[in-house]
Amino acid sequence: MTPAALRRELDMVIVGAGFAGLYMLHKANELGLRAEVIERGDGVGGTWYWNRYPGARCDVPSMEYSLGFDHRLEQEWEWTEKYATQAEILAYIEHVADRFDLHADITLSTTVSATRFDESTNRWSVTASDGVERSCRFVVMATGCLSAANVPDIEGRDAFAGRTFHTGRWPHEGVDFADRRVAVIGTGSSAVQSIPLIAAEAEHVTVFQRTATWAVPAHNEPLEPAAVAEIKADYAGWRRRARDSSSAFGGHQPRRDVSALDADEAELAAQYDERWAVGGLSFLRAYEDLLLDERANATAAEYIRRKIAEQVDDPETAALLSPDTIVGCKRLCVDTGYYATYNRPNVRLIDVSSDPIDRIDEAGPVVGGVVYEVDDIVFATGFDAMTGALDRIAIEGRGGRTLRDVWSAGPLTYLGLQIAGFPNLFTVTGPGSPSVLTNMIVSIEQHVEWIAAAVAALDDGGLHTIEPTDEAQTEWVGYVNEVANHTLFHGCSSWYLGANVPGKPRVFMPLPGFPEYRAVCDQVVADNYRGFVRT
Ligand code: NA7
Repeated sequence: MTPAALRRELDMVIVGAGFAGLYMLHKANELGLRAEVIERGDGVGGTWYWNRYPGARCDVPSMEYSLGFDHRLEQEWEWTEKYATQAEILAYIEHVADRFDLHADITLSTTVSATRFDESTNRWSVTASDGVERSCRFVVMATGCLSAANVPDIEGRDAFAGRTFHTGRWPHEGVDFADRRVAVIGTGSSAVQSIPLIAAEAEHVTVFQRTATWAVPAHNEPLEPAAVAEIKADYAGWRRRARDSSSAFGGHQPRRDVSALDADEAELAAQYDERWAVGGLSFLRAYEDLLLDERANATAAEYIRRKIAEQVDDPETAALLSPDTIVGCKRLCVDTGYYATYNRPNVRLIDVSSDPIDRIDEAGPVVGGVVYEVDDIVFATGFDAMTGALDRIAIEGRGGRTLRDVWSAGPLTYLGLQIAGFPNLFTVTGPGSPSVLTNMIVSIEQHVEWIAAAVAALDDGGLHTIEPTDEAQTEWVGYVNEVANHTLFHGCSSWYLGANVPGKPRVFMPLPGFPEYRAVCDQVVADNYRGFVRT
């Protein structure tokens, strides 16, 4: 029997203190629920707590990558740059926690290891590293889409004599690379952001590239007060336009509803030049079919390859850096000086596409029998995305079925919000919802508000549980696949597909198209929670 001091009765346990967990707690407090957030880190912030690598920034403009639910918050908070740094976003999240008085209900430095549904009481028990047994009606997994670090299991990894880092687990005190020879493994977004800064500091950097990445310039700059004032004067309009756009942001450069295939070369060049000059992810919104038609996509690919060649002096290196894949099939990177970094004499690029890293020995990575001697290894190798954080918790629903088993062939959800057989358990930005294909904060707000309304509706109706039917879930998974099949997202080995983690089932996890998704969620509610069973 657990002593009383180690038992806690709650309405809702929320796992994770990032944007999703904090906003969920705020909404739960508004509903008068007894809710508690449990967070593994020693501070709030989630993704922005852990990813402190040099150059870490959001690739969505700060004025849009911010919470829109509170008018005074959005008016009073001052972003300083077009793209906010990790430090600024973390300060913002800490401000949000203070401002809405959330700290009292957040337990830090505590890892949730298991949660189990008791069918006789309709309650979940939650097991955590602080030894407290929590019992609650609702569990909200606000565990993040990119929170389970993926460190590849390369033979001899632990034999390396130097220091190793993962970008998503960066030391809080920072890392001094002066006079060090550094290996960076990976060339995704975290590598693209950190390599220029590491190269400026280190004696030498060797980048191990398995797949060349597509990057467009950020053109980051300080925010002009006049531009900020203009947005703030119509913030509601900005937020509305974001919600109505497929990626839930893009106020300055919305998607043009024209085909790249109808444009001649001069028009293509002019359009891409304009987008390139502004910078950022809106490059892919230049034409409506860039992620739908390979020939349309090829026009963007050709343009970016030309830009890479212009930026990189050595033609061989430029060729290696030039992808032959679909632009945007893996998330497009937004860079500041990435390609030009390869012009530095202290940076070299090693292609490991056909000849992978064999092993790591005491001195460094070994490729094709050659040992690359380094002092430090930076793993910029990404995450077990979308399902990884959930997979690390033993989640047991009705009939003792575990989520790991239910998802063994790929994630199954209804609306990315709930899973059949797991009543009253919600996922924020779960697989099967637009999540990582959008401005995450807009998706998070939409999910949290939907969950809060669903919980309130249960209580108003004197009901106890909500969960999807198997039929609704099967239909939804089919729908997500069908939508994704109409896009080019299947054309590469991305983390959207789980392809970056050996053994992970290949299933396209997010759902393209935010406004359509939001309309379905609203309609489901209007139809009295169609596809859900409420008891
Ligand atoms: P990503 O985008 O998943 O990038 C990881 C990189 O690491 C990518 O280039 C991988 O190559 C590479 N990788 C992974 N394992 C290996 C091994 N074993 N050998 C060589 N290279 C490897 O993660 P990020 O952290 O950069 O970005 C994640 C998201 O955060 C990003 O999309 C933004 O939304 C923000 P691969 O391409 O798989 O061949």
